[in-house]
Amino acid sequence: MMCSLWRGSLLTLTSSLNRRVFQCCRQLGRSYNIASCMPEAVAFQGVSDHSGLYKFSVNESDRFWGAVARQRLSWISPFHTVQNCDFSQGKIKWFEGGKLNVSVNCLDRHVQTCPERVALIWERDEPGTEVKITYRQLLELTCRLGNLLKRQGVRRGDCVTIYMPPCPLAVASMLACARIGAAHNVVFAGFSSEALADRIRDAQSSTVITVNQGVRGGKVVDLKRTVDQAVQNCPSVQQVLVAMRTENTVAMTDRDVPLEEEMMKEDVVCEPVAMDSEDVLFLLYTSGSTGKPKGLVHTQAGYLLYTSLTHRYVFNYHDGDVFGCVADIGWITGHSYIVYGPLCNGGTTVLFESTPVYPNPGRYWEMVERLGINQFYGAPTAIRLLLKYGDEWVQNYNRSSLKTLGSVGEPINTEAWEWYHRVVGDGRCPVVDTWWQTETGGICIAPRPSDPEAEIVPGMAMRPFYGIKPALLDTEVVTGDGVLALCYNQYCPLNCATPLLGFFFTGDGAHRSKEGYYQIVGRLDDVINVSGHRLGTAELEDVVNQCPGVAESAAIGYSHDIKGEGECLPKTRSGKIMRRVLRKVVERNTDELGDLSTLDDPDSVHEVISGHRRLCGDGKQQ
Ligand code: 6R9
Repeated sequence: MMCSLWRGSLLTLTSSLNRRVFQCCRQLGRSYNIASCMPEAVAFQGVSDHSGLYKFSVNESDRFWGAVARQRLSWISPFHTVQNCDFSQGKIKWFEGGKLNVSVNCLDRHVQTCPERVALIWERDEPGTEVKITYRQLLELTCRLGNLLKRQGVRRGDCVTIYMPPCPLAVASMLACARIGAAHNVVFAGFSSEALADRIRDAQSSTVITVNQGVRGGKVVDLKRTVDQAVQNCPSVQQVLVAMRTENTVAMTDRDVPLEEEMMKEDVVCEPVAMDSEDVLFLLYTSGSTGKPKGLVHTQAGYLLYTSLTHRYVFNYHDGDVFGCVADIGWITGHSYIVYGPLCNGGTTVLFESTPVYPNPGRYWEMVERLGINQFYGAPTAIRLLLKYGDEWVQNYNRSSLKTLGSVGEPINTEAWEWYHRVVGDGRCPVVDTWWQTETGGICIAPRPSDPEAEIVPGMAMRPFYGIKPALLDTEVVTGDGVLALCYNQYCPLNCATPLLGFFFTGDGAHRSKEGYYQIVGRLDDVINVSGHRLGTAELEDVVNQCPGVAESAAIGYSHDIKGEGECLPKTRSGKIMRRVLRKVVERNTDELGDLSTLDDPDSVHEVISGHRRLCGDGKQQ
């Protein structure tokens, strides 16, 4: 059986991991001073280094977050209470009494200081056709769109559904909602009309914003047609604003509004609405790797502060850097680290429209060279895919601009981590494996920030961010099992959705090393139990992935390892392996595969089912 077979190697791997520690950070010099990193820290008594700052952030949480919020956000009126939270009652309130506008924080204040700085680099599908949008231009687009939305009857408190690929008008749409006090509900522009209709109905949107067609990997996709089908079953929808991504005309109905044409009639000034800290900023669905996708809500001040602070410190982002997060804006990673975090910091952020292999597997690195990207943030699934194509695709391009490499979405296996570090980063860029969730809205555990020379262990998220105090609960408390569950028992300005026994329960399992570093071992519902030994999927996959010829693997309970080419594994559109589907296949419960609406390639399920049949025969479970 797979699990007992692998246990020996697993233990060996874990201990060798701990020895192979990378020191991959440049020293700041002998005069390292915490206040030079975070100016607010001057006022925090007794804080002289990173670990002091972290301790202060959890022990003196009110003072920490109060100072940071006053320093980093522009308030229309100040808050009177930093936090008012009680997990046991599900009450989480931050910066009560405060009023602000998120779009002002992301745009107007930067237009005042540096109007011609590039806010967005739209990296369009075809390499070499990028479009740059300055802060001044983005504010104008946002204001025109805000005015158009108001003209179309959108009011404070309404929720607008956005079904668009990454493009400047999608960002302007999000910010226009924030400007006029409406919430947005971005739906990944690859979802079916049924999935889109579900999300429109949930949000009760009267307005949908879309494009005529999308372009990705050289293919044209009729997004407007998908919207047309979806809105047939959405009585709330009164109008669909249609932007033109391609020059091809699409059939327009009475309900449809040509977006560019109508917004050009609007004024470039749009008065920002003063929003309460805890008013809703957006709705967003999870990617559905662990069950039916659920809709979550994030609010204004805490979310903006937390994403901007993590963007600044986890990635060591500085003014003038070009930040390249290659996620889609339809996921939380896109919301937090393409749009809100970078723009709140006055950063330059890349909007990537293409795929990692279009027109060839060198795309990311050719883009890094052409745009001079300083921080690159991607997903393990793409790293594993590119690793398979070999080093030359990377080495063909100049990557000397890179300073930090980030990973998000799944555990990054050691092989992929080392390739990312050694080949992509030439061994000189810290790799930050960032652990977080749609629920948290921002990065919770990552190797940085830390003291400048602090170690980074491959494939380990390691250190909790300021204000985060993870707790590893023996899940006996939770499920009657004996695994550790990752929870928080410290409040920070996050939207923590499911309070449980006074904790926020994440659903993930983790180990803590004697140094206090965290290693995520995978989802608890995926953890494999062999003769009472509990093994995380990440640990098993880490070993399997080291076998030559295995590009990717998914470990699931029930005795057989499903190996094979990456294309065969069922994955969500955000690139996460849907282990729950694999489990049903090996359990032969293929009638109960559950919600597959977020699956990237439904054919992969058929391939796995027939592969499993070939392997095991049609007979009984082995
Ligand atoms: C940001 C995002 C959340 C789930 C999370 C966990 C997994 C994300 C990870 C990771 C190990 C990492 N996950 N980052 N697991 N190491 N660095 O992905 O949000 O789509 O809501 O998924 O993804 O299982 O609970 P979301």
